[in-house]
Amino acid sequence: MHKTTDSLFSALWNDYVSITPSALRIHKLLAGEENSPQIVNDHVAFRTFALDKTRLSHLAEHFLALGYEAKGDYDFKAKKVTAQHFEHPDPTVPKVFISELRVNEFSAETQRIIHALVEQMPASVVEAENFLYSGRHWQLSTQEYQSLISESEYAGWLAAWGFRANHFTVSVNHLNNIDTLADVNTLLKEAGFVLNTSGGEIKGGESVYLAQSSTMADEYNRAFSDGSLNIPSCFYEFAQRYTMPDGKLYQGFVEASADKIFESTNAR
Ligand code: OOG
Ligand code: NI
Repeated sequence: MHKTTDSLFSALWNDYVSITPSALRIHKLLAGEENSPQIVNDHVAFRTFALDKTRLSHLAEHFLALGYEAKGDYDFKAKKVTAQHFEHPDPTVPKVFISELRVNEFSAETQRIIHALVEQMPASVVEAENFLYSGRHWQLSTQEYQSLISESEYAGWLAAWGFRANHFTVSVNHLNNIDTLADVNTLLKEAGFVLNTSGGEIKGGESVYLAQSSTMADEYNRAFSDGSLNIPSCFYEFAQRYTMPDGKLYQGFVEASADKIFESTNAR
């Protein structure tokens, strides 16, 4: 386990940008001049398989040990995914969104492939300090990958990339020179970045106290046991939160919007 949230998030960020070069370019674009304050992260997200060795709870342990608390529960019926979000008592520390794929609801062939992957992973991996950015612990063929994405893009992404931050999220509320998510999107499009348009460029809005947008994942050449393929890696998200009638800033997630954000790792 990491001893501080700073050391954990900086290790996660370094791993994430190593396969998501667009995130580093966007980070620089939004941060602006060198004297401006750092970009604040709204949340970081992780994916896993809902199997004994890899359950969401194993990832959550690393955050609970750093003082995080479980807050919201989410269900994505069509994608067969369950999720939870976690918050830290220090509001400047990013929230965490962890989802898990309900493997037992998939076809026999998809279940067979996923079980064969997870069997190759020693159970003790989840306890390692670097577990949350340790990548893949199994051999995966291009054919197994293709078979998985034909039933679940999420399953294919997780099989190919393993354990790591799936995305970081810029808090638009904390940007200096930009006030709205729409302005962030315009800036990104002008710079040539491709946004996820599933469900509209902006998912949610003031009425649900959370507006979100994201890039489409970078294309990255990934090695498989029998060759390599250009596949989607990770994406970057942008979130603007609004004040609720009780005067507090909304801290949860919105299922209908999240359902579309997942599609940022679909093939373009
Ligand atoms: C998570 C998608 C949901 C959000 O902010 O609503 C999400 C994922 O793609 O793993 O991050
Ligand atoms: Ni997100």
